Amino acid sequence: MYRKELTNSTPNKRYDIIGDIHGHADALEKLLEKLGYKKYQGVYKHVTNKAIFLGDFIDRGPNQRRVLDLVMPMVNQGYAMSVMGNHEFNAISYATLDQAGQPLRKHSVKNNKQHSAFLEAYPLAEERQVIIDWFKTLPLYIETESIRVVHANWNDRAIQILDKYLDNNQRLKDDAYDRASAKESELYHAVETVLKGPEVSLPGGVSFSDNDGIVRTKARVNWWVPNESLLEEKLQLGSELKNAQNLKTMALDDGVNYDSKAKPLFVGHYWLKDQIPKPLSGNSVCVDYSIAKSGKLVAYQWQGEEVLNESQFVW
Ligand SMILES: [Mn+2]
Repeated sequence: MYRKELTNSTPNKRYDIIGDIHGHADALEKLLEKLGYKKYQGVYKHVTNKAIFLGDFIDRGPNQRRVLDLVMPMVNQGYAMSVMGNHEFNAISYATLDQAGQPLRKHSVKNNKQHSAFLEAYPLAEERQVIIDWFKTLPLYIETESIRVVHANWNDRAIQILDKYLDNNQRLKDDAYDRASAKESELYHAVETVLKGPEVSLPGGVSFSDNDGIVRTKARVNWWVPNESLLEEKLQLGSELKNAQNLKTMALDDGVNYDSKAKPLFVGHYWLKDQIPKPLSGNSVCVDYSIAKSGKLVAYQWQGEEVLNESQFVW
């Protein structure tokens, strides 16, 4: 559906690309109105523009049901598109049983806590299932003639693997969720890479403590930073770095770099904190500015430009 629609679209189609909402319905309504969307028969619509959501509608925030009541009809009626976020993927896995009857995502104390506001927003199992089924209709990525949209990271290799398990609308096939939760599978790693961003193993002896004091031997990669930049800029290393001198031996492969000549790419996910939003690079933008951690809900108004531009942000 998405591909077809986009192929037929006019070259000057304008997209309003909206970051992770996490249950903040008031901020969403304010932003849509600022972007010129008008509520008509209960659904926000725009005469010339189409909204693209980055996923992560749920968890954390106060109005998850209201967010979905706003977003779902926009998508279902063609006024918006959306990719899947890691929180929707987790919600599906939490609600789906494997062949042995166990949930694909464990109902552990930590997972229950992270998901509790969603479960409270939809106390009835039947109602919850309707939402889960809708989450399953979200594509893992959107690629048009001119732009790419994915929740956290575009990686050619991961996308190639995903394609084996996706239908023609880039939706994960029903029977692939099982494998997508199996940590040894290629699909699991591809989903992690695309929905949560790439990580690399650090060289022997190198480790650091994260915010929770947990010792890490893998680091998140700022894929938008060129590989030839300093490793301190390329990797998210946290405090108390041990044996930093061993990092000098580390080589990064092309998979953790977004080609500066590739199509403009839009992501969410990264909880950015800057006061004034700006592109990650000339051809990549993150629109997640931490609405659920006292930040703001941000959109990028794309009007056909190949070089992404600070002045196109709205919040
Ligand atoms: Mn996310």
